[in-house]
Amino acid sequence: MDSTHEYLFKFKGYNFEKSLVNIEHLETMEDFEIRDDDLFLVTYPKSGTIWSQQILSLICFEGHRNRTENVPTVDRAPFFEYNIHNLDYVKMPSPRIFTSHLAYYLVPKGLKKKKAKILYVYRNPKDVLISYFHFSNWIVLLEATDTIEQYLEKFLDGKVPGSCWFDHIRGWYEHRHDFNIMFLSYEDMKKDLRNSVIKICSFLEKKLSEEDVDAVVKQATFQNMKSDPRANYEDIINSEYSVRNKGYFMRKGTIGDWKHHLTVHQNERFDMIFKRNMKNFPLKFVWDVNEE
Ligand code: PPS
Repeated sequence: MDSTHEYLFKFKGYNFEKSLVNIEHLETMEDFEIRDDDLFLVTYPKSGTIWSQQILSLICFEGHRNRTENVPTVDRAPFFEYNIHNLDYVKMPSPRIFTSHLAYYLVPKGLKKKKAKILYVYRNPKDVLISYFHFSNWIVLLEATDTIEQYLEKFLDGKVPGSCWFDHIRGWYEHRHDFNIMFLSYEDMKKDLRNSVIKICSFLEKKLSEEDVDAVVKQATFQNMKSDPRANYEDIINSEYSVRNKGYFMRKGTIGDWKHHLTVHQNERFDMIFKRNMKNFPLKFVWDVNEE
């Protein structure tokens, strides 16, 4: 029997991380009441989620920006579908920031009323694949896989939490007119973090001073986040029950790490499937750090 059933929970055609699921929450998610000033960060896993959680919380909350608040990044913008710390989402003060890996058709219907904003952050899927492969081998709650070859098949079949990468991004992009949504790539953030912060501020209609923008950028760099216990899941990475070996959530944070892992054959196979699935898809993907 397929071992993924131990780790995945399929609900309405989408694979959730089984150990984190609360079925009552899943069943009522679509009717969750949305406020006009809610902000959703949506990503496919391993596409820059914690990075964007950090950036958004720094932009929206002065207390995080000036370090007077001491809240882990993941709790500043909690996962909507996995209420890991049992927060009362209904009583959370505005503005609320939620994070989600959900497919477009599973999010609260109220997001379609257009005022609440969604930031969709995407990353080239070869780097997503490699990041996810390492992360799944590291975290106890995810299914480990011996080889990239085996993981490649799982990823392409969508047998991972988040389901199929192609469906996720296509679904959100093709339904973009139903939402108040901005798309931003991991690679754009990597190449010009300051400009990406400014773009996000403009989408959020947040006017930050030059110094405030500088403070956001400074605290959102890979190096800073790696050494900041609030930003790098330190409670998880220090617990032998959570991880299979020593490692880092902030693993490499680069563009093009896939080149060190995929064989020529695997890369060609990926390209072929990418081409087939992403025909006429207008968003651009950056596969290499030197690419313009
Ligand atoms: S998760 O589990 O879905 O929430 O993971 P997610 O946060 O989406 O992705 C983790 C990868 O993002 C990298 N990361 C960063 N890259 C650049 N700059 C910053 N500040 C940053 N923060 C996190 C992290 O290193 C993971 O990528 P890989 O390629 O594994 O290093």
